[in-house]
Amino acid sequence: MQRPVAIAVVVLSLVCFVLVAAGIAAEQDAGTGSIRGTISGVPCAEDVLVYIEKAPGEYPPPEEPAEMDQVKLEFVPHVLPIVKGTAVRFHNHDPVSHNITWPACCNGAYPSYSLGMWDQGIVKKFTYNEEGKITLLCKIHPRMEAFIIVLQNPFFGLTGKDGTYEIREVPPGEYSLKTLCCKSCRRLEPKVAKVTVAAGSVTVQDFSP
Ligand SMILES: [Cu+2]
Repeated sequence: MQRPVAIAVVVLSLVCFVLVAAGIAAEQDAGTGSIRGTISGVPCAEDVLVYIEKAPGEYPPPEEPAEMDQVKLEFVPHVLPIVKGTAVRFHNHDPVSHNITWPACCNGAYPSYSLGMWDQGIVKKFTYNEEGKITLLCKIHPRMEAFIIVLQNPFFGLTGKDGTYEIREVPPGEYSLKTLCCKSCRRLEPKVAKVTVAAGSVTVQDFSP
C-alpha cells in the first residue's frame, strides 16, 4: 500500500470509529432523561441526598465495591448512597486505629454491629443487602459520624456545596422524588415531589422548606 493511501485508510477508520462511538452514546442517552435542581433555604445544602424512592424493575448492585475511607479522624465521604446488595470497602488512612460500629436500625434489617478495631492500611468489607439508613460511628472517636444510605435503585444524586444535584440516565416515567438531609439539618422533614421524566429531556425539581 502506498503511504498516502495508508494514511487515508487510517484516518477514515478513525472517523468511522468516532461516529460509531458517538452513535452508541446518543442511543444510550436517547432512551432516558435526567433530573436536576437546587436545594435552598436549609442550614446545610451540601450532601443532601435526592433519590427516586421506587423505580420499576430490579437493579443489581455494581460489581465494584463502594469505598468508605477514614482520613484525619473523619469518614470520607460523609454520605454514601448505594444500591441494595452493594459491598462497601472500609479503609483506614490514619496512623491510629478505628473501630466502626452502627446501632440497630431500619426496622430490624440491620442489628447493631461492629467491624472491630483495625489499623492503618487494612481494608474491611461489608455487603448491605437491605434498604435503610445506617449511621456509622467510631467507638474510639465519638465525633466521627457518617451515613450509608441503601436504596432500591441507582437513580440518586448528592448536592454539592452550591446545593445543586443531578440524576442522570433515568428511565422515562412518573416517580416520587425524595430528599434526605444527613448533616446539621438532618432533623428537617424529608421533602417529596412527584416528577415526570421523559426521554431525552431534563426535569427540573427544586426543593425549599
Ligand atoms: Cu475512629
